[in-house]
Amino acid sequence: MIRLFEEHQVRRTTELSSTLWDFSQVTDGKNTPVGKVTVPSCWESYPGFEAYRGQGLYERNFEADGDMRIVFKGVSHTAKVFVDDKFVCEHYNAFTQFEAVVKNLPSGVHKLSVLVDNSFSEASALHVENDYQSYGGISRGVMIEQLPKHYIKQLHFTPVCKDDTWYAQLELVIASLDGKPWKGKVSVSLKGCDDVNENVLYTQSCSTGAGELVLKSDLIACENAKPWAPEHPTLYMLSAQLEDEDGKVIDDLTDRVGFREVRTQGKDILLNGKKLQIKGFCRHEDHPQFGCALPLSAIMQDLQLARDMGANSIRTSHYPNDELFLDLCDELGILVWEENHARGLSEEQMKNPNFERQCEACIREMIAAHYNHPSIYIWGILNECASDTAYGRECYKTQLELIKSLDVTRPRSFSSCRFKTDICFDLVDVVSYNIYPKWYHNTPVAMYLDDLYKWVQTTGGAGKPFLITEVGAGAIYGYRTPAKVKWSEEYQVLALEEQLGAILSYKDCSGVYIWQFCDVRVTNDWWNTRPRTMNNKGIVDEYRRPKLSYETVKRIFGSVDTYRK
Ligand code: ADA
Repeated sequence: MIRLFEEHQVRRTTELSSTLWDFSQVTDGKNTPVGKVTVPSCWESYPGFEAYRGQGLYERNFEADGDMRIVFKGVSHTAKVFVDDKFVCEHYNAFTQFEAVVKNLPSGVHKLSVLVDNSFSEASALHVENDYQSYGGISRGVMIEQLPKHYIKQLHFTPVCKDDTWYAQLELVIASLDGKPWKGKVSVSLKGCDDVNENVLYTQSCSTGAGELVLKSDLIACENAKPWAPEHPTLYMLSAQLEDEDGKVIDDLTDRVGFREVRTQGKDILLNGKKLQIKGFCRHEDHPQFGCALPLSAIMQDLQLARDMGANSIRTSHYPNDELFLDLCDELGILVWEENHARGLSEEQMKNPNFERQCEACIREMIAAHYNHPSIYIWGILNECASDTAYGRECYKTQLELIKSLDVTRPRSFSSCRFKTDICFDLVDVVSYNIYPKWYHNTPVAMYLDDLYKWVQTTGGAGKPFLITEVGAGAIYGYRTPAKVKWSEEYQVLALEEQLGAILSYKDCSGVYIWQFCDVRVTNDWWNTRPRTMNNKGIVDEYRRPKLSYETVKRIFGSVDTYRK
């Protein structure tokens, strides 16, 4: 499963995930067959590969006839794709989808080979030794499609509210595989997920030449549209069809959308005009059984636990998440802070010759694929990177401007840890800080928060919405002591009570993300500050067993509304 709904009724598709592939370990170019494995999966879940860092080869046959598009929702962390042993494409980054288009395949059986690499080297500027694991494998779904010579490559939906009426603005990209002049028509319809009939929003005759055809609609009134919001996450199916000159439907593409608007106003983040109060968790895609390849049921369990604790938002720390996660958040009404892939990179690491190119690709792929998700209310970048240096500032500026060029509808932010030294707050729409009073330092939280907020008012972040995007404390699951010392579950309760109490009562703060939802595996060289070589600040442990602080968070989040007065 790669989405919670079918994206195509006309285009022939076959899901290559949820099937067995042949896996081989690859060492110095030599393949050693290991056996059959499922995809998606991480090789850390295969016996003997629990700590393997290197290359692996995934292979399977597939039926094809003509022009084929293979969509990979995520391969961790570098993929080289071959069809019938011929190189097709390469992709870096575990957390964004990519495609391999192969033309004119003769009808019959063909071989798909994916060489996967999760090693660390200068070639990898974003996957580095870090306070989270970079797993190995085809970690998200794979779909193969048979393409017509002209097909719908992208369908973006922008909801706009004017004078209490909802409008839709559409942007489509029609791609051509043969570069020959072509005439046809595209139509787009909208159907409520619970409705039977659909309304045609847009029809446009179109003719393409060699390149891609981009179609942008005007604002289209959708008088009866109901808004998407956490308390009523109303969704609609948006379906595009492509007809040839004879009126034959040759291609289609369906997505799921919601009518909601996000904007900032003074110190507030407004969702459909109402002031948001974020109470959320930072969540890694991490699991002791699945690595980063969590199946739908495991993702759903995480969201059920987060909602049980009263959370209304998840921060995808520190990378774009699986689209299944976003589909669930759309349907459950959970707000999402989605961010590009980076965690705590120094200025030196940001000067890796691959850094800017790899960040740009991640941003473009993240927004192209996830633009339509109503649950995403904000884009983040570069968690705790060098936003206190001139060079770092240039990177933040470039990436924030790129986001704006791709999506003018959502606010932009980044999570800083540069205490009173950050020089980038003029570049964002929302100022966000990660703070750890009561953990890394024992400063009283209210005093620390007020001191930090007042300093922000002397910077380019003055008067902007302010979020605490990380706060928390470590606790080893099962470590209980009346001494209530650090690493005990009792201490985590004490720390969170003071942290959440101070932050959620601070009138100029729009909310908080707890670091973090669950304990996660970290890379080996973090062992000396990470007992069990895990980040133990979860409110549940890696097996989703609740710590004492679960009930604390539930009580505190339960006393706070999603909207501020
Ligand atoms: C930082 C970082 C997180 C995690 C956290 C911690 O804020 O953004 O990824 O490493 O610190 O546990 O200390």
